Amino acid sequence: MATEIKLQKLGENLEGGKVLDVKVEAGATVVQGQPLVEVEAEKAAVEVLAPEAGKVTQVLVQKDDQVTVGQTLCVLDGANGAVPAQPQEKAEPTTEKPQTASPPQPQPQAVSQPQSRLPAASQRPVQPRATTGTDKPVPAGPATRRLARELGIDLQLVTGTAPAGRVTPEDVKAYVRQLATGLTPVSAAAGPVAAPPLPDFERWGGIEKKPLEQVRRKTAEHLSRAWNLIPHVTQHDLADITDLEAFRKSQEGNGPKLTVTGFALKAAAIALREFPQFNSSIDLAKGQLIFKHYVHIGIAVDTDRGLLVPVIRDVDQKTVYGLASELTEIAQRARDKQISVDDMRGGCFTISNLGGLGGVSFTPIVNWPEVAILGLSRARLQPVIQDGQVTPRLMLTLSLSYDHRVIDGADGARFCRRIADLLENPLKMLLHA
Ligand code: CAO
Repeated sequence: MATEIKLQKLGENLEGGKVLDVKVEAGATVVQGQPLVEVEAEKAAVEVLAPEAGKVTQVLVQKDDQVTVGQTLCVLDGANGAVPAQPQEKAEPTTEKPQTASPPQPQPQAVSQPQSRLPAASQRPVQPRATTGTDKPVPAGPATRRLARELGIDLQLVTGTAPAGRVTPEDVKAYVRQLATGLTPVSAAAGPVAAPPLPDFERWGGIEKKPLEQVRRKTAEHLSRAWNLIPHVTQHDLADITDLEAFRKSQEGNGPKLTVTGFALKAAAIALREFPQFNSSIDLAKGQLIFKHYVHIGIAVDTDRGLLVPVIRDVDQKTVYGLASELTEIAQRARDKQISVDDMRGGCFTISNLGGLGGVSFTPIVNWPEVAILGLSRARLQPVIQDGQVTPRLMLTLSLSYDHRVIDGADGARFCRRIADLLENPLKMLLHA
C-alpha cells in the first residue's frame, strides 16, 4: 500500500525547513526506521524515518529544497499500510494535534507531484534577520501567508497595520519595498547594520566561495541581533578550583563523568536563584522586566555543524551527578544531530566552556533574550600568595557578559564572585537541592 511520507511538526511555530540530505533513491528497498530524508529547521537537523519496511516508489524532494510541514517528501510502498514517519526528535509536549497521514492514494500518479515548492533560496530576496523578538504566531490570513512564503519573508518581521496587528498582503509588500532600500524598521531602530559591499578579494589572490550552511547562517543572525540589541559588559574573575578539581578526580569511576561544566551549571543555578535579575528578560517596548520562576540553562556545544545551545531544564533542582550525566547526554545528542528545535528553546542563561580547548579569557555574547552568559576558560596552575607563601593553585577564569540595561556593574561583580565562591567551596553547593 502506498504511503505518503510527509514532513511532520518540527517545533513550535516552525512551518518547515531545508532538506539537508535525501538518503534514498526511488526504487530503494528500506527497512523500518531507516532514515529517508534529513531536514534542518532553525539549527536542528531531524531525520524522517521509514515507518515500515518497503520500497520507495517516489522521491519528491531534493537536497536544499525548502519543505513545509505536511508536505510529502516521498512515497513508500510498504507491505502493511502504515502511519506516517515521525521526525526523529524529541519535542516538548504540545497542545497542537499531531499531523495525521493523508489517506493513501489509489493512483500512484495522484501523489507523484510534490506540493508547490518555494523558490530556491538564491532566488528569494535577501532578508536582514533581526526579529521582532517574539515567537508568538503572527495574525495573518492565508493569502498573506502564501505571499510571504512565496517571497521568502518571515512574517515575524513584518509590522501588521490592520486591527489587532494583523498583517495584510500590503504590509508584506511594503516590507519587501523596505528591504529593497536596505532599511527595515528593525534595522533602522537598531542602527545601521547593512554591511557595505565587499571588495573583490580575487584582486589579491585565489579565493573559493561556499554557501553558508543553515547553522552558520542562524548563528550569524542570532549573534548579530544580540550584539546590536544588547549593551554588553564582560566581568572577569578568577576561581580557585584546586579543591574542586581534587574532589572531581577523587570521584572518577564512581558515577557519571564529572567535569567543571557540571559544577558550573550547579553554581550558576544557585546564583540565578539568588540574583533574579540575571534570570530575566527585558521588554523595552512594554516597559517590563520578565522574571522567570524556573532555571533552564543552555550549554554551548561545539559540533561539526557549528555552535548549538541545547537547554538543560530545572538545573536548580538537580544534583551535580544528575547534571553531569544530562550534560554528557545532551552534548552527544547535539553532536549526533539528535537535537530538536524545542531542545534549544526556553533557556534563561547560558554557559560556554572553552576550557577543554584552551584560552586565557574571552567575551561571550549574551544569548538574547537572556541577559547574561558565563564563559569558562582553561583552568591553569598559577602562583598564588596564601598566608604570605607563594602556592601553586588551579585558577579558572570566569567571564560573565551581561546586558547592562538590566544589570548594574556592581551586581555583575557580585554574581560572578558568587559563582567563583561556590566553585571554590564545592561543599556549599550541597546546601542546595
Ligand atoms: N579548564 C580546565 N579543564 C577543563 C575545563 C576548564 N575550563 N573544562 C573542561 N575541562 C576538562 C574536563 O574536566 C575534562 O577533563 P578530564 O578528561 O581530565 O576529565 C576535559 O577537559 C574534557 O572536557 P569536555 O569538554 O569533554 O567536557 P565538559 O563537560 O567540560 O564540556 C561541553 C562539555 C559540551 C561544554 C564541551 O565539550 C564543549 O563543546 N565546549 C565548547 C563550547 C563552545 O564552543 N563555546 C563557544 C561558544 S561561542 O561563545
